[in-house]
Amino acid sequence: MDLGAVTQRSALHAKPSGLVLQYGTAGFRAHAGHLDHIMYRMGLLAVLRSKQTKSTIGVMVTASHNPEEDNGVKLIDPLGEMLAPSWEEHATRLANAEEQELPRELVGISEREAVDLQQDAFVVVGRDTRASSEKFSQSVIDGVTALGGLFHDYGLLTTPQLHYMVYCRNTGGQYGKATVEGYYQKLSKAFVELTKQASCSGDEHRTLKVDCANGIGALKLKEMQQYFSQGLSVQLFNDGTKGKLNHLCGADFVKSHQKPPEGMEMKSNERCCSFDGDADRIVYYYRDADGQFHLIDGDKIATLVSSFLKDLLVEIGENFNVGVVQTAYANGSSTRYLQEVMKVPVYCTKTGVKHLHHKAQEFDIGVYFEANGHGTALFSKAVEMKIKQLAKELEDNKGKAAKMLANVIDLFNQAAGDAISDMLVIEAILALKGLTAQQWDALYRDLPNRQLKVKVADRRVISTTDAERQVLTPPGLQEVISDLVKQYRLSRAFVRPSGTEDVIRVYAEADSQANADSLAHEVSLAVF
Ligand code: NG1
Ligand code: ZN
Repeated sequence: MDLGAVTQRSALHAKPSGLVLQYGTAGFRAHAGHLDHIMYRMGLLAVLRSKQTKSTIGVMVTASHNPEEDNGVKLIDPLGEMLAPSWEEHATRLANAEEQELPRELVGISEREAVDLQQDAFVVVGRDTRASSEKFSQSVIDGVTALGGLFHDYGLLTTPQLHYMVYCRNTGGQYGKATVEGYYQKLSKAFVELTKQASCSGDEHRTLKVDCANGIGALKLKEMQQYFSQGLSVQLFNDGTKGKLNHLCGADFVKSHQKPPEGMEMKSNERCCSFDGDADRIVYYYRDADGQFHLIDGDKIATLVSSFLKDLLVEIGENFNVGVVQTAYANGSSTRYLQEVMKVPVYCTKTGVKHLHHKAQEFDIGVYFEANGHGTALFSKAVEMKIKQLAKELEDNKGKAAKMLANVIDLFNQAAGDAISDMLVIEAILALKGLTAQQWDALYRDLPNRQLKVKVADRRVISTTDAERQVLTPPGLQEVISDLVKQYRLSRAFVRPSGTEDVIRVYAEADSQANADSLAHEVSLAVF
């Protein structure tokens, strides 16, 4: 390890002394003014992780749905997954080492993780459209090359596209070609094949309005559009040409305010969706004939997807185990519907897609979505092989179902939740089933709910258990919350420290919006 080169270059990306940041659920996120040293150091860390795993590692520069002034960075592990927890700790330690301690930290991590320093390293880099992202991806590359690593800079990409690239590169091209073109082709081919079978839903051409949060999703969807235009035409709004990233638009805005984004005309019963700033989340919505807004969130996406998959399996005559993974934020009605009506086992994990992703990998077919619209469906290798075999062998309706399922497997991003991929899956399912957004929405009725943020001096005073549904500390708080919950019908409430913002999040649901609001308010007072 040429520590001289590392130190010399580090001076160009010097850490503001005393600044402490943490690798959270979505990597590092902060105001862009605080991040240059983090970018350089994550380039260094990616080289060590690449040497240790003898694989390509990804580094994505983005702060997703945060304001334009923020930025962030996260590492992507060999199978396109989030970074392993022990390395998250190394990331935090490396980020917070003062300049003179940096070489010692690097040596320490290499020793603890038994990194073979002679091994080659390869790192792929992607970035979103933020003004600070281009310079930051150069800082990452500076880190990579300071430690002698090789790299490929993909430039502008959605987060899930970079996950896809890493997965492709580490599976010998079996999953797909590790190019943007390869991504477009793989997904579009599966989508067009699928929707060809939807002739029964009439010949009217399908259109969808997409709010792109003024982010990278707009650029990529524009490029990709021509590949799937036979099956769907998309109308893009908030495409970044006028508005500000994530400002009054995007999936996070729509979900948390439960209202439509600015910058998009919505006529009654038009199907609309929103991506977030790095296009890994998607929510749907529409206005009914009375002009009322209806949100179709990640929970309803999970329900649509798992019911479609179950129907196909029944048709094919295969009995794979299908599971749905949610978090505490899943609407109580969705959990009840999945368990009681659809008879699908439902599991709850801690917030953060890495937890859901890992749980979903335990099933033959694992569908996971956070209520905010971040998710995908995972298929075990054995299931994928079996289905693709059956798609060749079976005939008639069984054969048709097996072919559909084979295409659905190809259409879902197996590395990460992906707004573009999810959008195409949803559009294909709606077309195949001949469903309107209203009919989809009517599967069950969401319980009214409210999310609040509470600023506290130190959010770490609250710790939780039972997939964040129960408070452990401070003592007594859980009892207060439980007592408040008992005063409402169909109610539930929990609090947890956010992993991405310096706040405590409060969630409540109840039989009416007024009651959900009031329960959330009372719980937030108890947190103070
Ligand atoms: P935090 O800030 O830990 O609540 C938020 C989202 C997560 C996840 C991460 C990463 C909610 C309530 N929380 O986490 O689901 O998406 O950001 O982006 O939506
Ligand atoms: Zn995102």
